[in-house]
Amino acid sequence: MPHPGGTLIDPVAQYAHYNAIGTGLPQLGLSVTGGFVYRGSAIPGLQGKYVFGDYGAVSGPTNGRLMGLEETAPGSGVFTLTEALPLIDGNPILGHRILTLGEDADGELYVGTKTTGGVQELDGGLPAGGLFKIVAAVPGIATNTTLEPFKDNSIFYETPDNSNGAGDRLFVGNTANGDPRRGLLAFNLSGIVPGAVINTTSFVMRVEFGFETTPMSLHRLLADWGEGLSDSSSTGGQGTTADPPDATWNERLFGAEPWLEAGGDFKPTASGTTTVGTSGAFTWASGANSQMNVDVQRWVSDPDANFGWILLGDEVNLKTAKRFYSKDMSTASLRPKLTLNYTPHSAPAPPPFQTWLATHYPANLQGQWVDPDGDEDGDGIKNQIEYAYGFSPQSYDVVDNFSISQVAGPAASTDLTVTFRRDESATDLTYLLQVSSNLIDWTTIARSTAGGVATGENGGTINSDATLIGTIHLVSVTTNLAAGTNGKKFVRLKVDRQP
Ligand SMILES: [Ca+2]
Ligand SMILES: [Ca+2]
Ligand SMILES: [Ca+2]
Repeated sequence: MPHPGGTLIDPVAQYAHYNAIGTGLPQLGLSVTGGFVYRGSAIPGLQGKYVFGDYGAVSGPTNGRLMGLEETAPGSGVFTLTEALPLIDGNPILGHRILTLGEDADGELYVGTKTTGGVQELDGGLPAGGLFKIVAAVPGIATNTTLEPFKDNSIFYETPDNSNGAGDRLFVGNTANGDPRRGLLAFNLSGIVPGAVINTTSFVMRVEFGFETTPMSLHRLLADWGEGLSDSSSTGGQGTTADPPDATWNERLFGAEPWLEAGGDFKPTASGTTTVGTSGAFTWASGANSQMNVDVQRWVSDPDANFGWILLGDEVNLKTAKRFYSKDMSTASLRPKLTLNYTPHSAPAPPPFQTWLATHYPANLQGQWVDPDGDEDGDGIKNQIEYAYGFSPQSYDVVDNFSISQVAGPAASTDLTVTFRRDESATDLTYLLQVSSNLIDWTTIARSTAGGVATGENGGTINSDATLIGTIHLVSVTTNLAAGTNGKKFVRLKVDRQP
């Protein structure tokens, strides 16, 4: 970045190649694809973040990953790198490499990708790819996301000032001497908007080495804790001198804050238990009503209470300790993985127009364009009016229930009566019945807003607004055209939709 003084300032954030060991940097990706500060409205959790891509990131060079960078506190000059943005259809974007990001006038973001390696793939045809809009998860439709811990650490009973914050292994369970070690793991759930319902929770950790097959339990932590730069190496099962803000056996933030109880402050009742063998992947899984699910639900609803889990082994018998891979492991597939199935903020029903589109255009992807002025079924009723009438845009409708009649009124006046159809479930529409003498100046004589009963104005009188069938109403409106004003008249129904 250019500096006002004309020089460059240091990078505000850095990471290393996913296979570059020993740099002291998190090994997150392959190549940065520049992006934008998100100024859109569709995904509140992204606002103010610098969203960028990695060409082919942590889970293998063919999978691009969206990344986020935000200032920890405004003006602090300290930036937090977010490895994963939980988005619909997943992140990383499996099988796609990120080539470019774009932004529209509303501040919403787009990602350009390709699926294969480029020119060397020409034998098999040109690489596939596409331009995708980043959209919010659809309310009411369940989706999956997989997260790695954003911090993890080990604490050691017999070396209470030791830790292993940056180490690529976690040590949990009893040693041959009966000295327990415990694992701490926390997850950044900020991409899931509060109000979401967590349906299922599954947590996988991978063991590199152990002596015995024993049960191991996750307990919800009750206080925050730190992960510093201490690194006792892959076989350093005693840890090494803690580096603030590392957690230790006695202190949740080394040199600053003790635990209330040595060994960590956590719920005595386990949230989940599984039997862990001496090598391979082991899963703590839970259904809807289990305590692990309740924990994650709590963390989503109350981020200030999200301190993660402590992993405890068998601390009665000897040699129950396991050497797990931590989130700092260079090989991404070996890191801990939390997979959630959740239903985004289910309270508001999907917008009625989205429901109508999903009913009549089931093959269309979310966000795919449908022309509101189109008339695919050739019945002369444009798509937006098909929606307003509760019709199908793909079947020919014979009667559109729009009619005009006139009878002589008193003193050479004319009573003009118009009927139109409205769908009370189309709460995103405003129906305006309008008259004009010149096709330029239009006067509204009746309106219905947000599914409400029609009201008259400017001399329009509602005769009836009665149910025709289901949610469809037929509205009858009369206006009196006084002598001298009752020449040629045009009538139209104007339908506006709020996005
Ligand atoms: Ca760690
Ligand atoms: Ca039509
Ligand atoms: Ca139709």
